[in-house]
Amino acid sequence: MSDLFDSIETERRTEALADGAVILRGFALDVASELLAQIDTISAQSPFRHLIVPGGKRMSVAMTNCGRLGWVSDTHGYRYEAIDPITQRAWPALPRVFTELAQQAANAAGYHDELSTDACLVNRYEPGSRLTLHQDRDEHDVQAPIISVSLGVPAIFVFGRNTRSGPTKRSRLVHGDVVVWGGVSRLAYHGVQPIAQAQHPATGSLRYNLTFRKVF
Ligand code: MD3
Ligand code: FE
Repeated sequence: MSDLFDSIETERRTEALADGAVILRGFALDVASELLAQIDTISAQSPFRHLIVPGGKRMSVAMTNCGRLGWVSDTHGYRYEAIDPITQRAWPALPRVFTELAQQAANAAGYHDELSTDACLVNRYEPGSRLTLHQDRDEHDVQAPIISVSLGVPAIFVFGRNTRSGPTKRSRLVHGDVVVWGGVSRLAYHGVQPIAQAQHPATGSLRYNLTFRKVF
């Protein structure tokens, strides 16, 4: 890869993505290695697992959680739970580096209220893993923004409007990018295209995504 391309991908800048949605390019770069170390600690306690969606299919993205609540899915539906169904224990605590980064990102995107994160969903993608177009509406509070942090190999993120049909846009998210989703974008349909085979020095062929959510 050229030095020019490298420097473009490590530049810090703000991009408006949609109404209420902002990409903070490179915002997490300074703490990326700390975030990855915390992901290892979290997944040593509550392991990554491929959840089953209500229709019976196994998700290609592996997930775990930290914080007071965690997002889970099984044949009965999607919901937030305080107890990890695999370990039968509370989810690991939210690391300070997570909450500080999420708050700073919310502030940088113009959301000045104190961010009270109930749940942090940790997604792990292998080559070929994808997320089909969906809305995040298992949260009772859809006023608070969702903060997402991308780590590792790039992803093509797809997002649309508040209906499944209608136009979609694509945006490439790379290691260190943070996206803040608030306002009308909070209920936008979105997804992730199948992850391409690639290598990142910090994660090998994997991509991780953290999302910080206020559930209640
Ligand atoms: C727009 N994660 O975990 S992050 C998810 O890259 C999820 O793992 C993707 O969609 C990922 O639910 C996308 C960006 C994102 C996250 C939450 C949103 C965009 C969003 C919620 C509402 C609108
Ligand atoms: Fe989502």
